[in-house]
Amino acid sequence: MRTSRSQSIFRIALGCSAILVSVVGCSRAPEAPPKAVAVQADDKMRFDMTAFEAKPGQKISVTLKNVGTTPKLSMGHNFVMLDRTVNEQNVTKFLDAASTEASHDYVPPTSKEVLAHTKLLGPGETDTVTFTAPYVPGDYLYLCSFPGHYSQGTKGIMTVKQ
Ligand SMILES: [Cu+2]
Repeated sequence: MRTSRSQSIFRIALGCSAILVSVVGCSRAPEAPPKAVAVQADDKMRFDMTAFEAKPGQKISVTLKNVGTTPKLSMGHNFVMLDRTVNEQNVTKFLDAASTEASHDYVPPTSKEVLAHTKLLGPGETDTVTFTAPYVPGDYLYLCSFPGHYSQGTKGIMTVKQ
């Protein structure tokens, strides 16, 4: 009696440790669940979401909504995620290049700094862009590249950290 009982306890203990091993194995390569981020842009040229965090390699879905009423030609908004070579000190260079690209939604088609972007949205429109957060921790600037909007407040920082 006693022997068989201790054997079954032993088996349970074995089973638990097997689960433990597999959990530890999984946590070695943690995969953060996808993250959805909602950003609104308005006629005052502001983003309502000016900062969010991401894990390295996390799938991020950004949904931009233009909640303004002014026509797209004079008040369109997009969401452009930039890499770490662009920051608040040198962003003018990127914005200058973007300002001549009206036919490409103000996103220079050959730009290597653009990690992801939505299309340019008119009033009431929504667009979602999905991308993988960079593996290098740090601050990543995002903005609307419609001429003049960045300086008014359509900008924010995605902070990548473990
Ligand atoms: Cu804008």
